[in-house]
Amino acid sequence: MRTVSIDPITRIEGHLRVEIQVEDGVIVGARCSGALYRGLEEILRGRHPLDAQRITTRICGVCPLAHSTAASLCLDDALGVEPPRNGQLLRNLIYGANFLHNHILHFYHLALPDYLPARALPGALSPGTDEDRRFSAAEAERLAGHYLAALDMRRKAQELVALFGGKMPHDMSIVPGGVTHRPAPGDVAAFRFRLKEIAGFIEGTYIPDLLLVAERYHDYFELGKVGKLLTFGCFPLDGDRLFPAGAVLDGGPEPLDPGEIREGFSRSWYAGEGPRPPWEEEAVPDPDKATAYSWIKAPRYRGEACEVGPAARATLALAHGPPQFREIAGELLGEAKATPEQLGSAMGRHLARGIEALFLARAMEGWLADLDPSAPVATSVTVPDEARGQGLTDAPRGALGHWVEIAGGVIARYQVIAPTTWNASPRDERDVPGPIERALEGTRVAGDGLLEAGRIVRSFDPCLACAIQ
Ligand code: NFE
Repeated sequence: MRTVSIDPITRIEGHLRVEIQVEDGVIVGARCSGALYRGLEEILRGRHPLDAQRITTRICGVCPLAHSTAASLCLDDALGVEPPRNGQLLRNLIYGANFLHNHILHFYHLALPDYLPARALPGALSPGTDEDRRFSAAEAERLAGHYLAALDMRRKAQELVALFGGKMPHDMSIVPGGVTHRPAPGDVAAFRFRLKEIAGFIEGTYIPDLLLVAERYHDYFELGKVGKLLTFGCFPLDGDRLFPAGAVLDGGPEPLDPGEIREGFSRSWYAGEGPRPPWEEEAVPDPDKATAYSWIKAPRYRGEACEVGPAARATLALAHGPPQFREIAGELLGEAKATPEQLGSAMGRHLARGIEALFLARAMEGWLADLDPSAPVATSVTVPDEARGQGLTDAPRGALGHWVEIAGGVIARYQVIAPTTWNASPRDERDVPGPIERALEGTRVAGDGLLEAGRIVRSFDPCLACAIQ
């Protein structure tokens, strides 16, 4: 048996160490370890509750809008307010732009180099190997050109956030009760113009490139599977969510029960074990804990280690989502010659992101047309002395929850469980592996396993800044 350690995994956000054991060409064991503790939940204790949105958006520069949104939903709940429809549309448009940015970033700049030949990209951008490369020289050259075009699209998506959210990263607009800014007609026109360009890029470039990768690496629809899915849903409007919440455990899709979320840390560097509900968690750092191997905790839903992210959203939306989603997903699954059950695989996750980007860009065009320039964008808020709040949304990488307890008018407890906390979690008190660990175990590999492991781990788009608070 050979142990291979990838430390750090490149082309992800933050510092993740993955260790695999390879025996007779199969990964027989995998360990995911997050190496950086930050203590943001501690920083929030004793602060004014309205600081939560401003501080938690700083958790991450890639998905800051996810934390803005979750914190605002959490405080909406604690303060007993709901944004007016216009405010909700603006929240969705700002957050949607961050989703589009994240998916284009992930496909072209984080994942695609895993499949491009060594010399297709210049210098340090190159993956540095020609092992298992399946594109012709002309195809590789075209994909590498789109790698550069995608940088421009990312800039435009960031400009969308800044147009309605004030700046990127760390928007100034999404707040409890709605948004702070009513865009001028010129900004709405500028948003529409850029969104149309991005939607055109997704449809005309990203989707065809994705289908080419899916065709050449079709075997990756059978690699990197986890089997359990969880989503909190996202983009609320008119009492519904564009992407519905739910889980798939052993049967078909089932409704979400947030009371079934627990977080443990038996193999993480915190004193004790858990698992406890988020509002009751006490996790004191213990870097000397002998049984631990990660700073990431182990969230579980009904005791199960669930994959979160685009595959979970697409699976639930295929069952309960809008007809437009089912239409786009059905068409692209057909073109990729893949089944809905294959969405939760290394290639399925890429396909699910592409389906989502195309569907979301069209939904955003509808929200933009729905804006009412004269209607209110926020409702006023009053902070109570005592309250509890829960903010559940999906972020680009999956289910994100913020929980707050207010006592004496200040934050007494703040808890964050982010998508990568779910996906890159270590084993739990029952020794059940985390989703990425499970996705790796059992994989047949050609050489030392580095190539297959890199492709599988990156298909989850891990972000270690979010994973550890
Ligand atoms: Ni830092 Fe994030 C997303 C969140 S992932 S990128 O998407 O929350 O753990």
